[in-house]
Amino acid sequence: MTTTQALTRLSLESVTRLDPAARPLVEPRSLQPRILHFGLGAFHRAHQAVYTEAANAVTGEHWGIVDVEPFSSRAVEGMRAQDCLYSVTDRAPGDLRTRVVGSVVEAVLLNEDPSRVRTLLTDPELATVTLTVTEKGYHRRLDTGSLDTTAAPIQTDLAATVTEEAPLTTVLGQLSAGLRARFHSTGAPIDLISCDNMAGNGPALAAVVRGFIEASAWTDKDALLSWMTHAVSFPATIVDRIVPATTDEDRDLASSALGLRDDVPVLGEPYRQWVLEDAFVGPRPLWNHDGALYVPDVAPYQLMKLRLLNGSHSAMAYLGLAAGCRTVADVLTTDWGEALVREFGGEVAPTLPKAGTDPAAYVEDLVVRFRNPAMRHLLRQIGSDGTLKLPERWFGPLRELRALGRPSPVLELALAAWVHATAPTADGGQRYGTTDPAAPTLASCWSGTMAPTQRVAALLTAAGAEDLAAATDLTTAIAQRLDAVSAGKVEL
Ligand code: CS2
Repeated sequence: MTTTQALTRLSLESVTRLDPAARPLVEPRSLQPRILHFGLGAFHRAHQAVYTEAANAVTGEHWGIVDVEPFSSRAVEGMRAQDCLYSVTDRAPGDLRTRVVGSVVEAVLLNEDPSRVRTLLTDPELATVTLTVTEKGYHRRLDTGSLDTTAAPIQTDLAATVTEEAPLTTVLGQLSAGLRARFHSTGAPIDLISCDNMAGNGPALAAVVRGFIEASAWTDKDALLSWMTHAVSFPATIVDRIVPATTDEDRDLASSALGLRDDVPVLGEPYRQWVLEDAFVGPRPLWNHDGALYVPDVAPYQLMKLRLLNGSHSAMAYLGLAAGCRTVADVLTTDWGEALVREFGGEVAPTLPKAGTDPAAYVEDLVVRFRNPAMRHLLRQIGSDGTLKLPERWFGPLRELRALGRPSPVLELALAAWVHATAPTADGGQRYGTTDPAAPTLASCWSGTMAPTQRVAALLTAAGAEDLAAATDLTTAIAQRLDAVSAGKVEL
């Protein structure tokens, strides 16, 4: 037993023993469930939950969050065992600060208690739904972005709408059923906010929720869809904070800092940003009191973050793994790391909206954030789910650069590293331990003998970019860089 396991567990009772600076900013028992959040991950707890707590502290309002977790019973049990309290550690270089956050009031496992989710969604006091379910949770078709009604979990849920006997099991199914229940009860307006890293995440969520309802067997679906046009809004948003997955070492670190055992801490960089489209139909949560921005159009912020931060993250992930690095901070200590971030940024900058953005300054800030030695952000984590991330991060700017007749050598190099990383291993995994829902399809691109350009084209097709796969100048340029990448050389 380590010393931190012997400590008293963090709870509503034990938290009162902490130094005031480490205690929640508001009394958690005073909060009302007003926000329903899907996806009980580290990111949400270090981002939306922190903004909510701080906004409550400034305004005296009582917005509490109910967290609904689709998969991990461990995450739910961990939160429940601590009365939904947990610590956040800000990892500034050489200066770690740990304090307990009090804004989550309940944790629910989606498939254990679907009726609780339904009840909350009908409650008129519950005004906002937020989601961090990752790109996978939307079941979008790679080609059109509409709901993939052939995805197995969606098919199961659509079939369940016929008899209405079996409970729905996906986030989209539960959300749609919850909206239907709200429509038939109070009909109070509600806002659904996707906080996942997708361009146009508001319209993307709207499309898949509407797509589910349209494909359902519900006989009242036309009336439901028509009510939604005025009572349900899907504001787009951009969220930012680098929050690596929590490790056992992190649990020990946070517990020692508190002097109480915290099994579900989160540790992230000090920086955070939240920009939301000001398109709410219900009461607007007061996140602006903690620095969130409500703006008419999030597109400039969204594209800058997705293409510069997430885009260079993915480039560092695949190139770094090939070169033997483990973390983002490791990459920044190589002789090519900083240059990669700057050259990547310089290459994609012409595809960013001109209005009010300064890509060069943004990239310089990124270099500092990525360099933070207090962070251990695993490249393997960032490199996972590549087929879902790359369309958002790389394919859009690549298409636009090609249309502008501009060269794209850094994106080609990064794509070569992604191709290299998709190779399957004997145990059914991928070369560097990344995972991907399309892993079997990616693996099949490596079977048999194939010319490198053909393999590149097959992999691009598997990631939904048939147009790029058909561009032989591009597939040739990517294939030409494969040998150097496989040898762990990053030649910018
Ligand atoms: C990362 C993001 O894992 C990844 O793919 O690029 O989680 C990134 O850390 C966040 O978007 C930062 O806001």
